[in-house]
Amino acid sequence: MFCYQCQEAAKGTGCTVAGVCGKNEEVSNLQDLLIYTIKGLSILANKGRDKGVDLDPVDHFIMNGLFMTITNANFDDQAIKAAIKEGLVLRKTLKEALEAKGVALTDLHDCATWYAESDAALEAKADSVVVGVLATENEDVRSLRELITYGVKGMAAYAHHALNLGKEDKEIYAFTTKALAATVDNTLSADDLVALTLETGKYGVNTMALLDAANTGAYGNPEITEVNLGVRNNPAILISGHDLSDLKQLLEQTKGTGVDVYTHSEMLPAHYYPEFKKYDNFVGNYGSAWWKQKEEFASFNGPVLFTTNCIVPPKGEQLEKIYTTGASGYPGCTHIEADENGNKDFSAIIEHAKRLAPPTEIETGSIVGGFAHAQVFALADKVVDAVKTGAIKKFFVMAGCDGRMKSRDYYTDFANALPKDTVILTAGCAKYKYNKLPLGDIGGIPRVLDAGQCNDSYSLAVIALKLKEVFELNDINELPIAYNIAWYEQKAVIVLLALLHLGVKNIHLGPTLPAFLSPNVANVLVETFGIGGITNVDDDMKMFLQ
Ligand code: FS2
Ligand code: SF4
Repeated sequence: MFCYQCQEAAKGTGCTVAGVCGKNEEVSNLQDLLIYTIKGLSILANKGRDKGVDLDPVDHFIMNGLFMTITNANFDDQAIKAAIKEGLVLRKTLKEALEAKGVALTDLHDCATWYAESDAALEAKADSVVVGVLATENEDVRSLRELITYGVKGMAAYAHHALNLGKEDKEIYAFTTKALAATVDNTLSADDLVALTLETGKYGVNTMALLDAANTGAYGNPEITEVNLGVRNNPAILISGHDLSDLKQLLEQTKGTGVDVYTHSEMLPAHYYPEFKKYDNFVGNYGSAWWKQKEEFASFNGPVLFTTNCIVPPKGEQLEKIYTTGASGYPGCTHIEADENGNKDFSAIIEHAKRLAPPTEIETGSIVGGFAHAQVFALADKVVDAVKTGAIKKFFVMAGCDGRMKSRDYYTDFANALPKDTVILTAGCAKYKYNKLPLGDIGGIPRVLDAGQCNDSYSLAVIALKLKEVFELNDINELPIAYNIAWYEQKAVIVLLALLHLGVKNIHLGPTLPAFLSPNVANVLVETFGIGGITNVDDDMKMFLQ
């Protein structure tokens, strides 16, 4: 195996024996083969785009398959194998449809033609170097190909959530297959791939806008909300991940059953949506970011539903109380499938909750969030006044991901060290490094404004663009906003590319720069966009405030 797609890549270069995330060699290689198969399907889909071929099943499969390979989403070898086989069946149907339209299918890349008669042959293919990251020998070309692939994975996750709410944009699918096919095209130069990387950011913005419209269209605009951190004395289900349509179905099905529902990690922002406030069994948020789940799931007592990543491999007794759905999966856990209409039957987890004890309280009090674009626009006068009077000197976008590395304490220390006339704009699970600190407020505006999940980084960009308009600036970089972003997995990659597309410069990325950036590719990002890493709180604070 070789994987270097996330911030925890072993030794800062790549996982080669087993993933730091817990992914074993078999699963890693199968994920590579799934991506390889998806790239082959993409080549074929591109040939059918303007030929009137029905590409919906292929596009939807690609979005789900990409999502399955995101860090900490799916550890289930059987589920990944089944997806590869489904891809091969779809490929056969697609080839027949293309041939019926007179499309020539000659000189195809191996990823569009490989086939395995047996499971053993499929596993042997997965283990071969040609399907993996190291198949590309030139480190700069490899770096760009992987940067595009990871950006597209993040995009696929967001497009998949939107699709679950019935919203899609076929241009996003067309770009996805174009980009993936480009990553196996040896005729493209490094410059072509750089251009494609930037174009990926453009579609990242479109995808986050699509998901924002899907979420707010279905559940209303997030609003200022106090989220309870304590517990009640009822049996309960903990829901994690990012999929709001799963949460909606779970709340509908638990209503009146005596089973409470709490959010964990990236599901916290669901409390900000008006629609979910209607459920009096939707009690609050339990615990913190994804990497704390071992202890927090134990004290929660009840079962846990994963709608997406991040899963920390569960062990022993924990296995049986974990349920997965959507693109997520873990061997030995119960997976809940949707029917053909997207409906899911959560009765098994609800009955399971009734047999277990209520959650043990680990915190009390509340936290405040809900500062997505509509809520911030509603407060615009107040915010603009605070900037004009100098009450707010600077905003710090500290969005992205949290993680288990000790070096991430930097973000807590940084938040604590920020001058009192600064405000943190956050989104994603990165917030757990500072959302419970007593940072106070500035004239009633909390010093940590949480827009929502990682995809709601889109809201932060919309807010920045609005401020640029209000202050009549020519360039988004003239705003008093600094970007100190923490990354972990591939959704953070698409968020970064989206910000670059919007023209944001001088973004600092930590705790370490991606292992998949070769020195030359990193240089391009430094020279073109002023991207930088982090050092220590004191030096970085001086740099950001000068
Ligand atoms: Fe956090 Fe994990 Fe949101 Fe990432 S819960 S690192 O998936 O996508 O962010
Ligand atoms: Fe390693 Fe991250 Fe890949 Fe897991 S996802 S194998 S931790 S680089």
